[in-house]
Amino acid sequence: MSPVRFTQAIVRPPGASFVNGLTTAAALGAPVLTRARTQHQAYIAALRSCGLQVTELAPDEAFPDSTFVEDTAVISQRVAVATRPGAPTRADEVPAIVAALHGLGLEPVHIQAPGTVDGGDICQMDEHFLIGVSARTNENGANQLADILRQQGYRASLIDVRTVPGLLHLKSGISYLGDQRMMVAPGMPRAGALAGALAGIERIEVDRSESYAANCVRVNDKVLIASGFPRMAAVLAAQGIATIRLEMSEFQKMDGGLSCLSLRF
Ligand code: CIR
Repeated sequence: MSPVRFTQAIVRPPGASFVNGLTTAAALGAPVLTRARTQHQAYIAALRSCGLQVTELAPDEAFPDSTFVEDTAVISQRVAVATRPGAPTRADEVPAIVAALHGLGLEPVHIQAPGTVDGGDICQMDEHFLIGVSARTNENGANQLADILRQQGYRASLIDVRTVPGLLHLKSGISYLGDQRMMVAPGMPRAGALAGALAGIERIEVDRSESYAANCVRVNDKVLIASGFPRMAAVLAAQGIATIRLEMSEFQKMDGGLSCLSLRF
């Protein structure tokens, strides 16, 4: 089992303004708010069923994308980092998360301008952090974060995903399952920095028809996966991995995956 065990999560249910959030890749139409809220409640219940204490922040109408809390911080076992999200409309989501972290006894260090980092670009593989350089996370921010993590004894590698078509964040295309196994979407590079970082890691390839399902989340003894992706569910079952399937349709419409909806630590 994964050595990283979580006890806490922070979430923020979608507000009415959720429908006005950013969409860059999905083009699936407008989300239905009532359905999004129901899906979010099921997500919280899943985290609780994995043993996590969930801090539920109030919806924030000023920030349509603020339900995607993952992008605002990177929390490891040794250090918490408040990010500077790359989308200008999301930059001011951070102070409320910093306040919540303070309330839970964490004192985050901050990414500084001109660096930008979205938490969705950060994939922790045990002691090794992969940091995506994307349309949201720039090289300056990625290097700041890498330095912070290396100072804590972690390894950190930058992975440039700017040329991967339709990929918002690094973790839209990969998810670490623990135990040296990585879920990988079709279209992720098979050479270069990612291939180097995954040396010795078992690549579990996601079928081309199910690429959204590549964003899944290992939470203690379970993996949360999006429902509606039977090939991926079968692959995980064959690996002996226990899963919880969650409806994610309304978040998918806004380019969000399972990992984006929580900060786990
Ligand atoms: C955005 O474009 O920022 C949101 N609509 C989606 C953010 C998804 N976050 C994530 O993958 N970590």
